[in-house]
Amino acid sequence: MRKITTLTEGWRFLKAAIPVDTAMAYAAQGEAVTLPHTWNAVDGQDGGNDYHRGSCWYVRELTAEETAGERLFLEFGGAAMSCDVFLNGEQLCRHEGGYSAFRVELSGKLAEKNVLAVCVSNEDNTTAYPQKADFTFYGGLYRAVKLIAVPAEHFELLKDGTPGIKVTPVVDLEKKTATVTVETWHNAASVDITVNGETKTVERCAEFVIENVHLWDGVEDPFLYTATARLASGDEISTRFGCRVFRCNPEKGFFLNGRSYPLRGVSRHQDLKGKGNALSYADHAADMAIIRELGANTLRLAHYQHAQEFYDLCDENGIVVWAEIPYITKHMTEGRQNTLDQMRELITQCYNHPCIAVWGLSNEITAASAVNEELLENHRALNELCHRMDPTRLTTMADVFMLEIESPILEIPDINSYNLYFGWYLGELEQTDEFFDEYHAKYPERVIGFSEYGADANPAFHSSHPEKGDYTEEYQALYHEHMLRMIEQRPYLWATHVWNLFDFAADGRDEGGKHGENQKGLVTFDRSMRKDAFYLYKAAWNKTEPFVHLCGKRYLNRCEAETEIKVYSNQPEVRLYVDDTLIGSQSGKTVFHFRIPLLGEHLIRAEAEGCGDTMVIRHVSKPDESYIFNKAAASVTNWFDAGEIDPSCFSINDTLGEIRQHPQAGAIVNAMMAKGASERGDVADAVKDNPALQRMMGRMTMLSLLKQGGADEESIKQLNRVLHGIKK
Ligand code: GCB
Repeated sequence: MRKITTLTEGWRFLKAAIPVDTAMAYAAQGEAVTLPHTWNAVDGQDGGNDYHRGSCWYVRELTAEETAGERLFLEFGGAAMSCDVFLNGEQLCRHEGGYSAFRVELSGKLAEKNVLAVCVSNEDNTTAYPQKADFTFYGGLYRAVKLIAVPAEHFELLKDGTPGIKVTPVVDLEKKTATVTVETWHNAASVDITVNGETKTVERCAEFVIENVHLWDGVEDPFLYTATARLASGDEISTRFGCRVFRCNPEKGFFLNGRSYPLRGVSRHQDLKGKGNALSYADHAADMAIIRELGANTLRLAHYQHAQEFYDLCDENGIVVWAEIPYITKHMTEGRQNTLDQMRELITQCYNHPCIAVWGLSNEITAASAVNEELLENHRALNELCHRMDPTRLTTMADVFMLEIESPILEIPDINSYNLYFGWYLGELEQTDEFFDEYHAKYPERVIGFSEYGADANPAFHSSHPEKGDYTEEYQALYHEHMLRMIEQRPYLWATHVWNLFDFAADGRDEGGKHGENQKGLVTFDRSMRKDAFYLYKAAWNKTEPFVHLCGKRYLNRCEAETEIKVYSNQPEVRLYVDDTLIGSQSGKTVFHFRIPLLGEHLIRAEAEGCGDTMVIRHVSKPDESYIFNKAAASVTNWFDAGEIDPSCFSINDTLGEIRQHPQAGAIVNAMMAKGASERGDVADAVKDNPALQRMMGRMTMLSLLKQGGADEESIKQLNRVLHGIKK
């Protein structure tokens, strides 16, 4: 019999980098906390990039009784980021990497009264990832800590946090069978392994054939089998598994069980407003309910190993998962071993989850590091490790937009993916389409996906003329409408993942009216509000719940005489009522546009087959200032929208590429950009030396380049005046 006790209560927390003896001596003065716990739940989410990064202590008494012949272990579900475990002052282990589980043995070390002291640190260092990334590196014992008692003969617990059992189902779709290999690790003479009602007694491994196999078939039918292993001593473990076949085709994208199954979904971070990363099972389950409502069939679990209970939820809900380690943004020469350790732990601990389709080697690793032999070697080593440990799954990588598509690093993983933010950070929306078209034409034999895309939106901000950088809910919706169309027209994209399903903490951010948040979520950080863009994807992906959604509910006060009413629905026909009068009906797909005169306050109602939605909007005489985030930029746009530009002359509405073709106009902008470059130093050099970036900038209008560079209204007008003096 295996006895598992979760150590939730009784912990004292000391926010101090002190020696173990001092921590034990002053434990009683520490704050009483329960697990899961992070010390950055507040300061990691409020901006300023000033959250506590250091060593802290968790101390508690341990009165575990050691029965003769039993072995005792402690399991840490996640200790961020590094952890030193002490029992009665003696160090038992050190673990580096904040997102994978590990165990340590206590047997033979327990006295009558014991003190367990755990030092956890999220201090910066040069050996363990992540160190540089756009999210808060919460510190703490933010997943469960368990005491596990097993008989002398038991399944392996120590090696890389192993579950002790590994199940490999190989499906023959034609014969409708699965050959299931079950391997176990233990210190007994033999083991009884049971799969699908059949038990085999073997030394370590057994093979089973399941006839008429019930497939794990994505969101529609995620059927799970269970494999159980039992030793004569009574130690028993079990794991669920699923029988499915994944495959990717460079032309047709992803296939599940032999049929085309385009992976369309979102990314998720493990964190929540007010709680940090210390989530309860109910929090995880609530997130999964939102994912199911959205109708996504895939998740990228970024940028690190997520909780086991969340991979379980993905198994149960048929969500195909991209799992990865936090090898991110910047390669560290001394971090090689840590990448391999984290990958080994990820695969060991997650191998049995049927939901996982690919292992992600790294994310935007060339954003702050050069593609050199050291970086390539680290990726090759990771790739080989994945293939050696798991020949059944593909490897992938999330590439940063400025990584040249010809780069040799793209040849390392089995399949690739790009994170592209054209239409948000830089460039125009359409450049995304061009990017993929170029890639696909140049490398038709390669599998490519879209691992991140998104735009920040604060649901307080609104506009009838949304544009890049305004943080409005309306621009985010427009951005995603474009991307949704772009994706639907490119079935070769093996997977696409919106960045991000939820707003999340990035304490270094301060923008869009919020401190410490990345607001690219389709849903707010506290999960209380679904932004309009959420319903766009719901309309496209959710096939089961008929619904209709009126956009712009929070855009109550509008000052135009005629306004647009936009409706998202998964139904083919939508009717619109204004003040209970039917004003129109439209057939279409996903997005429906109506225009209505705005006279006073109106009750708007949209209806489709079996569903409806209502909102109130009203006419006001002056723009509601509270809807505008960037007031200075808004005035520049309005001025240039006013049509004061003569198209036969150059202006800031022309692209950099067009302007550069003219000797005089080109010389002016080149001189201006050289001046800016010398002021910016390094970054500018990176731009100059990067042909992909150069090409991309060539396609951007001078106005958007200037706004992106933070130019003020006066200098924009000044350059426009100069350009306007030059005939095309
Ligand atoms: C990225 C990163 C992600 C960031 C995101 C953003 O490419 O992979 O961690 O949060 O961009 O919002 O800028």
